[in-house]
Amino acid sequence: MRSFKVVLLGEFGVGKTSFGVRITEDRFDDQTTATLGVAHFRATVDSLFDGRTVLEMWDTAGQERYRSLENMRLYVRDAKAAFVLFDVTSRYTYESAVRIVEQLRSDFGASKDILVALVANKADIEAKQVDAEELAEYAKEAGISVFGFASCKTGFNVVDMVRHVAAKLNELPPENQDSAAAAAKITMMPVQINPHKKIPNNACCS
Ligand SMILES: Nc1nc2c(ncn2[C@@H]2O[C@H](COP(=O)(O)OP(=O)(O)OP(=O)(O)O)[C@@H](O)[C@H]2O)c(=O)[nH]1
Ligand SMILES: [Mg+2]
Repeated sequence: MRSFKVVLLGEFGVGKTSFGVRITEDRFDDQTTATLGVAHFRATVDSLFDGRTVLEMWDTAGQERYRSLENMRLYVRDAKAAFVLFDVTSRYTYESAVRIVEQLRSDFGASKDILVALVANKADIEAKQVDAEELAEYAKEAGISVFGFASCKTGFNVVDMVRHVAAKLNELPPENQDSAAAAAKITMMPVQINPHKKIPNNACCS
């Protein structure tokens, strides 16, 4: 069993908590409350490769006033992957996500080789302000290999992207695993992702 700390990042209201809930409970809530402080999800992912993978998924407030550098440094410390989310109907949240990706490796002090996944959430809504081409172009330029449209509401692409990340983390040499997180035994909604669930065909990841 391998365990990795992963963090959720993005502007407030983009769907970070919804992402954690979709992954761990496979449901969606229309009325979420803004996250205060830091929350935690534990997601057990059936790896397609070598057994099972536990993602210790951390969720925090997107609101600017909670994002002091000190908080962010503590938050991303030892994280092996970051899901950076934005809301496809809001240009502002996309620009914020781009900034966060830059900050991750600089100001926030994440490991240079932290795996970044860029999630264009709320893809169920028609009025998009970022298109697939722009997303792919930016991802390429920023060296982000896992990116794509997703919807926590319908479930579209969410599990798929998480599985891609889990698979990539599993390729890391064993000394990279987060044994501290594995030992911590923080329990919150341990849910097995069903490996046989049908996933829509799409081109989420390269
Ligand atoms: N249509 C649609 N709405 C979504 C989706 N994901 C989240 N939402 C809604 O967007 C709102 C904000 O979602 P949250 O998950 O609370 O967002 P958050 O990023 O955790 O917000 P903070 O905790 O304030 O940073 C809620 O009303 C959700 O129901 C989605 O994929 N589609
Ligand atoms: Mg939240």
